[in-house]
Amino acid sequence: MEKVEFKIGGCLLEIIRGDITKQDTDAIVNAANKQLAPGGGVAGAIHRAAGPELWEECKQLGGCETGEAKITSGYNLAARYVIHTVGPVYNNTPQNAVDLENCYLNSLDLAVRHGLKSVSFPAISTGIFGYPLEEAAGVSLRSVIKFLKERNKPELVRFVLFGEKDLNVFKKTLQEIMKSSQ
Ligand code: AR6
Repeated sequence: MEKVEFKIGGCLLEIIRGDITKQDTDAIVNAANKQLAPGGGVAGAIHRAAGPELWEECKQLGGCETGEAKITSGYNLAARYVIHTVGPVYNNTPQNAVDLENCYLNSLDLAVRHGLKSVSFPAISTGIFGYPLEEAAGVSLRSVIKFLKERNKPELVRFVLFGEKDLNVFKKTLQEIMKSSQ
């Protein structure tokens, strides 16, 4: 099974395997660097798919701190907006989870303030920034669930995992969280 979904209040939380640059949600979230420069990983893929105008707009934003989020247009992407957030570089301190949670909460808050109904996230910090996948899956899912329970918006939050292992870890973690909260 390549997809799982859970209802949280009036919202849907989905986990799928796929390429975030192909998602047609209102916004996709970029696991960015502090300069909001194209870089590698998912950020490189998003900038390539969006086209050079994305970097031109990012240059005007004055960078982004860890845990914060900024919004731009999506240019050539199917998504109308890109929300750029900077995950923590993992160093096994309690601050890592605080920063990662803030990435999700601030991205979702920005989406809701712009009236967006659907947002796709990658697994922030779990690539080049080295956050262990199991730990990151727990923090990421709990952060999104907390936001959806408190705000009952946006209508759809989709985690888009690139690899099969990542998908399975997120699916298993979500099932454990939902079971323990029933
Ligand atoms: N769709 C979905 N997920 C993807 C895609 C894609 N097209 N491509 C990669 N991933 P990373 P980070 C997954 O390294 O750890 C950049 O250079 C990838 O498999 O992109 O937050 C930035 O500029 C992994 O699971 O982000 C920063 O300098 C996840 O996305 C730095 O890397 C995140 O991996 C950010 O590092």
